[in-house]
Amino acid sequence: MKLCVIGLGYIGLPTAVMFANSGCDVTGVDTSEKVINILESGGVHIEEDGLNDIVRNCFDSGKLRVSTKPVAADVYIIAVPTPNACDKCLSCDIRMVIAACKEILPYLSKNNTVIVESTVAPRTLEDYIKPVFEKAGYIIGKTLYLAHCPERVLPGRILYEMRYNNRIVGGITKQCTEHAAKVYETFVEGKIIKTDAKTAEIAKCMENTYRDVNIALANELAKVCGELDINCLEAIRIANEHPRVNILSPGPGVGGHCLAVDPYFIYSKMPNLAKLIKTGRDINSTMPYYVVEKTVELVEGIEKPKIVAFGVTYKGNIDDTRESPAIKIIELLKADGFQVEVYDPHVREKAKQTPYQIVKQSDLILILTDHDEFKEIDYNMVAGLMRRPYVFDTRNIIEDDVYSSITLINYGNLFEFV
Ligand code: SAJ
Repeated sequence: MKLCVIGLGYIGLPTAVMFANSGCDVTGVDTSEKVINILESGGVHIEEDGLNDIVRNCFDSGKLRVSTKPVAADVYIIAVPTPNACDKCLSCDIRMVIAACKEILPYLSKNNTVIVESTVAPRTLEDYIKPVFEKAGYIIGKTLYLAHCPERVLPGRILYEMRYNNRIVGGITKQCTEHAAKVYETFVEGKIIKTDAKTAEIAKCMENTYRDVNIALANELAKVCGELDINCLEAIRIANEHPRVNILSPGPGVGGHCLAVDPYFIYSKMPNLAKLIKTGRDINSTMPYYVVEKTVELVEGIEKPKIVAFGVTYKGNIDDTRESPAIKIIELLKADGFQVEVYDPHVREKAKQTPYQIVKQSDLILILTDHDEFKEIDYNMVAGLMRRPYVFDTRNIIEDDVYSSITLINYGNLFEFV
């Protein structure tokens, strides 16, 4: 089977190598010459466990090639970004998907399968993608097979989850579903769940919306408990002892290219109905302002305070900074005139100093990302280097009572300090 994967980002590149590693002839396509150059010169432009080695193996075996232009293939997989559009409801911007579809048209032939992996709003394939191919003369389900097969992998575990997660395959017609399912049977060991395109689209958006709304609930609880002088972390731990309750963790807000983006794809389709989804988004996207407000109170009275932010990525142990609440918090603090130094061992330009160097003479460490490296720091040693050893741990990664030399503040005891 010959495959052409359009878009070599966090999903496209691992997808391309999974197929190449299973013996398919894969051409990975990216419009960025920089990406192609990095890959061709033996590197990988994203941080993901095990990815570098498997990319190299696929190049060495001759099963993977990369290019800035598509080639003729049996199957086309489109994995390009679908950001929020700049409209009132932040709808799904499918311009890159449409452009990719148009780009493959000259290479397409009868009986090819086209799979959109990019997350899209419900009804996108039916209403916007199908017409592109119909205009070119194809009959969907008869001369061309079109399906939506969203990915569900967790950054940091992509290669494992791509193989073992259950996979949704939603065709425009039943024939489309069957053709697309055959493609994934090449390497997927999870269940292949067959449905139609629009159900696949909304199911994928809803998975991330479900998580976003649940995180919003935890964040709201943190604020409520803060006002009522209640330790919310303990309240969550106790509530979660109930067999059917699982309250998630409050944090500095929600980032990434999924949870902070996809819920709007549903909301923008039905803004009058999708009220809970919008409220959840509002709670999570305003958490950085809450963190900034509390941080400002924590350094009140200190002349020219130095704040050190630990972490810029949107979550722990990855290098991805897309939609990161940490970045928003740092920007807001700097805009307020605060001196903020940033340390992140996963982001090269933020790792030039060691944590022990960067905290010197600082007044507050603000933990914004749950990297393992931050758990391994000796905070008693750090305390000796700071001007005032305060640590505001918005991720609750430092255990209470372990470090006697620091003043540890988290959502459990924040109300005692502000
Ligand atoms: N977060 C919290 N509190 C929590 C859990 C997470 O504040 O209790 C924050 C994280 O720090 C991060 C954000 O939420 O900023 C999102 O992180 P995540 O680990 O929940 O999810 P993503 O965005 O890395 O990946 C999600 C996953 N979806 C679900 O778990 C439903 C993944 O399976 C999807 O494939 C991915 O979105 C995607 O590509 O859509």
